[in-house]
Amino acid sequence: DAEANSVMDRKKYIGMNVLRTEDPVFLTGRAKYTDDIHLTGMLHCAFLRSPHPHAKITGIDKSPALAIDGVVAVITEQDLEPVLGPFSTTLMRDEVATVQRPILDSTTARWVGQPIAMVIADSRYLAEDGVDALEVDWEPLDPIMDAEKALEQGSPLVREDMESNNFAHIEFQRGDVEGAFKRAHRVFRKRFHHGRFMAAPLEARAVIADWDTATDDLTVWTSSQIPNLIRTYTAGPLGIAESKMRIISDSVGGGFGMKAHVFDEEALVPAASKLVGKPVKWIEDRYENLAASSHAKEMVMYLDVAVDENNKFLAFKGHYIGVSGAYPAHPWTSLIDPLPAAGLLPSIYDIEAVHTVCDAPMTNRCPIGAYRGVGWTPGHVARETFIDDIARELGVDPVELRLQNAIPDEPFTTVTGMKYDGGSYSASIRKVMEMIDYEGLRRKQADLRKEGRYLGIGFSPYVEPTAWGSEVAKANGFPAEFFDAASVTIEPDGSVTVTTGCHNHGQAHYTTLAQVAADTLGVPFESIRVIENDSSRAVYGTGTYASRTAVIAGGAIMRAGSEVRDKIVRLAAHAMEVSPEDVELADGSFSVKGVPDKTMTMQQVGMLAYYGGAARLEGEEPALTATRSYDPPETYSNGTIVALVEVDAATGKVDLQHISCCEDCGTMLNPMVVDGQMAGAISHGIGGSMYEDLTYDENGQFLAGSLMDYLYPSTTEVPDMDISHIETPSVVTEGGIKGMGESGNIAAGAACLNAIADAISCFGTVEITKTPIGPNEVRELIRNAGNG
Ligand code: MCN
Ligand code: SMO
Repeated sequence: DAEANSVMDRKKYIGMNVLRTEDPVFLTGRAKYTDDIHLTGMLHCAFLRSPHPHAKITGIDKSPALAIDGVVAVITEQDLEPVLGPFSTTLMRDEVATVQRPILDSTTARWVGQPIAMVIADSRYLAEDGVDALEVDWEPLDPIMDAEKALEQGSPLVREDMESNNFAHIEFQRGDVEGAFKRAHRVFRKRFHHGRFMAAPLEARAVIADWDTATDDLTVWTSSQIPNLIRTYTAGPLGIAESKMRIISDSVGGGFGMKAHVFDEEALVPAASKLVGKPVKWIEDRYENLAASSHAKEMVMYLDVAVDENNKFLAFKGHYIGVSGAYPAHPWTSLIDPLPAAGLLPSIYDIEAVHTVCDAPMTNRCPIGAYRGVGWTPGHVARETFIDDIARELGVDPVELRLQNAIPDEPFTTVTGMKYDGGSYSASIRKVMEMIDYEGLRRKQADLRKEGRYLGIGFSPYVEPTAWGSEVAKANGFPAEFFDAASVTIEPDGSVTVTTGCHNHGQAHYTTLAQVAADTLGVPFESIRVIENDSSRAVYGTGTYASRTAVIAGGAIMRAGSEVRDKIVRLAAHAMEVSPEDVELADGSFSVKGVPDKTMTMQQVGMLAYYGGAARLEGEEPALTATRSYDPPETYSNGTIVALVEVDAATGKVDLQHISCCEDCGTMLNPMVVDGQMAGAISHGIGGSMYEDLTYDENGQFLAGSLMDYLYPSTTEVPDMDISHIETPSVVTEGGIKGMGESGNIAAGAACLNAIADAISCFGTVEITKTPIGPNEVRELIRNAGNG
């Protein structure tokens, strides 16, 4: 695009490590989270949540709760009928069912943690007392926990109103798969059970709703990544015009994809406010967040690989069984993991044929939703651990096997139809080999084994599909268009306001997008103010998820900003009586080529645009603002993560010693921010592969309801990291930018697991088939290896 090209030609801030302007407020404890909002007359809410994985509810006696002084209301499904309609969740494709359900189901519990009733009271304490006082008649039913059994004909149903437990069955085939498997020299098969883990943000969910009884306007504060989608998706059920809704998600203490849903509570709290005629606040506690927000990434996978006599991969098959919850999370559904996993099966490998199957059986578990690396992580972990298994079986180096099978480092369309826009698929592997001195490390590993010390090296090259635009959304049947928008305004005093429909919750958009705006306009970075996170102050857009903001908001800013820039140059040229081609604009001041004494400031041009009257160029409208949107084509970043571990064979303890990484997200806006994103996401991948596990027992009881049961890695578990970069600009996006915010959580887990398997492979045949892998599992792998 010509506009973006000229921005890149004169870039000054893009590519610089500008310090994050959003940080001082957080570092000094002055950020305003939803719980910091206090409204006059505000009431508080607590939920009765099901302790049963599956039960009929034959009665709820509200009176003991209502008898408590300070309890204002108890709200069940019936009470909501006049103020709240159902959610209907599906994707726009034939193979997918539709689940329509009341947002508060007070008659059937289908998972531990499901909201059943709400108590509204003067304080949270009284609301909790009210919940405890409710008398509920539960009739427990058998839970359906085994996803593969849930798929069988005649299985009991999680939802008795559905014909089967399977939310969707989707098949895809390209190329001669059976021929490739017949021709193959060797074929390999793996079953992998990827565990459940979750974002577990420091700030759990939080909603305040203020339904103004005088004006019928609704203001909602919610800790969300998608304020505008909350508006669009709850307006219907709440029966209110979007124009009367304002959604504010100011400071958000970690989203990580969990907060990219439209949660039941985000409709229930507004409905409650309407019923009681007062503002209502709900702050989620840690148990609720762990049990009842959204879980992620649990999947059973069957993979087959056909390999020829030269160790060349011919074809892949993948069956992805998403272990879903009791209903599809709104609006992305439980296909959010299996469907993308199937699409990314080829990753960096050049294969001729592929066959994939996706299923999404419902079980009596918490719904499955988005979490950093959404769609990509489990499939990546299964494929990349499998490739290490295959390398060991074939007796070849796992890195060599990958390089031999890698696609060229240029634009490439995979057999599944993903249009990669160029990358460093092999170059990033080679760069990390250099960074860690791969040969030297292998020698060290061999030496240490003689001393009974088990060092392991694990590679994980990845592709991250990012910044999905509407084309990809439509191809998959997703329920929203994926454009986004930006408005760029030069104010009368020459300062600049930029707004986007994206959402800043840790990614440093206020810094990095200001870098883009400053270069686009030719003004100082300090003069830019970026606004997001409030549906009434920023342009409409779909929010931040899918590593989309740098590309989409960045591109929209380049477009809108270029329009404004053209106008100020025209106005300045007119005022200085020269032609626009002779005007130079840099650092917010205008000058004329070859005429040093002719200059104007941005403030002078601003005043001219707003209040210049007759002095303004004829035919120009007053004001300096433009709004543009950007709906990009497909773009994919890539890279390679390597983990180095030492395993204590006696105890199974894994010492994760180092992570090295080379990432490629095309043009970088701010390398320091990119490094921070890598480090954060890598920590998530470490957690998911080695520590975090949202387990249920066979009776459907939830076993990870506190941070004593659900282990995050912290600074003691996360090692030092070396992060390097290759910049292969996208050939299709504005400015060559690709997204990157999730890569670490896609790829780090497989690197750790491959390192663990590599460390103990001297004991015999080692095959990792599940996550997470803790000391017990490591011991078991050594025992089962044969020679341990
Ligand atoms: N960036 C850059 N150059 C690029 C690409 C990105 O400088 N070529 C910068 C961007 O300008 C932005 C950051 O890196 O400041 C991340 O950009 P991008 O990859 O576009 O991702 P988004 O901003 O859209 O953020 C979403 C992504 C997702 S999907 C999850 S999940 C996640 C993540 O961001 N959640 C996070 N990182 C997080 N970081 C924090 N602190 N908190 C979360 O909840
Ligand atoms: S899971 Mo990130 O919000 O796409």
